[in-house]
Amino acid sequence: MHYLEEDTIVAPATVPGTGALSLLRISGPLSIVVTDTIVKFKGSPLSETPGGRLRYGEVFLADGTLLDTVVVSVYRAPHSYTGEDSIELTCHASKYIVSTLMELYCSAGCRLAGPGEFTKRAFLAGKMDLSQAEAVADVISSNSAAAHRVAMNQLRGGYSDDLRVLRDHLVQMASMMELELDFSEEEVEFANRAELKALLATISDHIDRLISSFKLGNAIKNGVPVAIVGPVNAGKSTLLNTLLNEDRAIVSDVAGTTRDTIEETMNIDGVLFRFIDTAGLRETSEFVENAGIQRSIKKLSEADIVLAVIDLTAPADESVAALKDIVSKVDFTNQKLAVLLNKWSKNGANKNVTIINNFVTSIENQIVIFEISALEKIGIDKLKSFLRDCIGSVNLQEDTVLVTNIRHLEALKKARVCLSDVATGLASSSPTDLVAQDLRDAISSISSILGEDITPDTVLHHIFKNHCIGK
Ligand SMILES: Nc1nc2c(ncn2[C@@H]2O[C@H](COP(=O)(O)OP(=O)(O)OP(=O)(O)O)[C@@H](O)[C@H]2O)c(=O)[nH]1
Ligand SMILES: [Mg+2]
Repeated sequence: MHYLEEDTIVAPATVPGTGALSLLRISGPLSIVVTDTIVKFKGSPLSETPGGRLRYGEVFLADGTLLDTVVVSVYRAPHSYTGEDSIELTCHASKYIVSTLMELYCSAGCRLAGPGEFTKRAFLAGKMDLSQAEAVADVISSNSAAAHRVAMNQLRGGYSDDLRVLRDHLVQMASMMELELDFSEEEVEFANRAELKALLATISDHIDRLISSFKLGNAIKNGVPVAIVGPVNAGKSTLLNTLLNEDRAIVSDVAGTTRDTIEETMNIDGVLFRFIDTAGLRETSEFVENAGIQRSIKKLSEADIVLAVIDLTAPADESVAALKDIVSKVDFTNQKLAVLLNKWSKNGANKNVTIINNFVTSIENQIVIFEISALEKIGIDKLKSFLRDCIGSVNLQEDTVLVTNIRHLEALKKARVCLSDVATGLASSSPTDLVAQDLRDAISSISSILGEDITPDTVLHHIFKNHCIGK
C-alpha cells in the first residue's frame, strides 16, 4: 500500500557554510503554499506554476531587509523524488541565510526532516523499493569507482530485479504446493517431486552465490581489510603513515607505541583498502598492551590481506620466531600474507634478508616478500601494485550484483536455512503443508529485503537513521 505523509518537511540538502550555494529541500502538501509566503516572486505566485519549472525570487525579513535572492524548483506530486509536492530552494551558502530560511519554513508550518526522511517518503510512496532506498546512502558515501558502480546498480534496481526473479521462482514453487494442499483430501501429488527438487537446487545456488558475494561487496563498500602486524618497533605505524601519505599514527622508537588499532581507508587504482595498524606483538603482562595485542590478533584473523612487518635491524632469530607466530595465525585459503622486510637500506647488504627469505620459502610458498623502507618510502609502489593485484578482478560489469548490506545478508541466510528445511522435507516426504510453510518463510525473507508486505516502522527507523538529513 502506498500512502503520502500529511506533514511537510524541510531540511538543508547541502552542508551550509561550504561552497557557494546551498540547497534547501521541502516536501509535503504545504511545500508550494508556504514557499509562496516566504519568497516574493515577480508575476504569478508559485501556486500557479506548473511542476518542472524554475522561478527566481527574493526573500525579505519582517523588517523589510533583503535576506537573499533564491531560485526555486517546483515539483508537483507524483512527479518528484518523494512523490509529494516538493520544492528545492537554492540560496547562497551562508549559515545565517540557511538557518533563517529554515526558521521561516518551520514557523510557517513545516518541520525539520529526520535523517533519510525524503528517501523514506520516496519508499513509502512506492517510488523505489527498500533496497533501492538503502542504495541512496551507499551512492552518496561511495568513494571508489567499484563502490559507486555496485551502489548505482542497486539504486537503478539491478539488485532488486535479481531478488524478484528469485522470489518469483519461490512463488512458483509454492503455488505448485498450495495446489496440492487444496486437494489434500484426495492425496494426489500435483507437484512433481523431481521437478521441485531441481527448482529448489537452482534457487539455493542462486542464494548461495548472493551470500558469498558479500565478502567482495563488503570489501568494495567498506574497503578491503589489510592488517599491518608484526613485532613492536618494526615500523608498522610508519608504514601506515607512508601508505596514507599523512601523519596518522604516532611513531616512536619506544617499543609498544601503538596500543589500539587504527583504521584508515585509501583508494588505490579505484579499489578502496582499509589499512589497520595494530599493536606490536610481544609477550607482555601489561594489561592495556595485552588487550591491544588481542585486538591485533583479531584484526589479523579478519583481514583479507596480512602485511607482516619485520625489522631487518632486529636479531634474525627473533624475526623468524615472530614470523612463525604470524604464519600460524594466517588462514591461507582465505587470506594472503606478504612479509615486508622493513628498514631496508641502500647502504650495505643485510644478512637477515637471506635468513628470513630462506625461512619463508621453506615453510609456505604462497607468501610474498618485499624489501621496503617505510621511513624512506622505498618499495612502497611495488607493495601498492601487489595489493591492487590481490583484488584482481574487481573490474565489475555494470550489472554485477553484489550483496553489500548486512540486513540483506541476514535475510538471505535466513531464506537459505528455510530452503534447506524445504529440501529435507521433500527428501523425507514430510507433509506438504509443513514444507509449504518453510517455503513461505523463505519468500517473506526475500521480500523483506525489498520492503514488500508489511515493513514494521521500527525496521524503517533503523534503516533510515544512518542516512543524512536532507536525503
Ligand atoms: N631506519 C628506519 N627506521 C624506521 C623505518 N620504519 C620505521 N622506522 C623507525 O622505527 C621506529 C619504530 O617505528 P614505528 O612505526 O613506531 O613502529 P611500530 O611497529 O608501529 O611500533 P609499535 O607501535 O611500538 O609496535 C621509529 O623510530 C621509526 O622511525 C625504516 O624504514 N627505516
Ligand atoms: Mg605502532
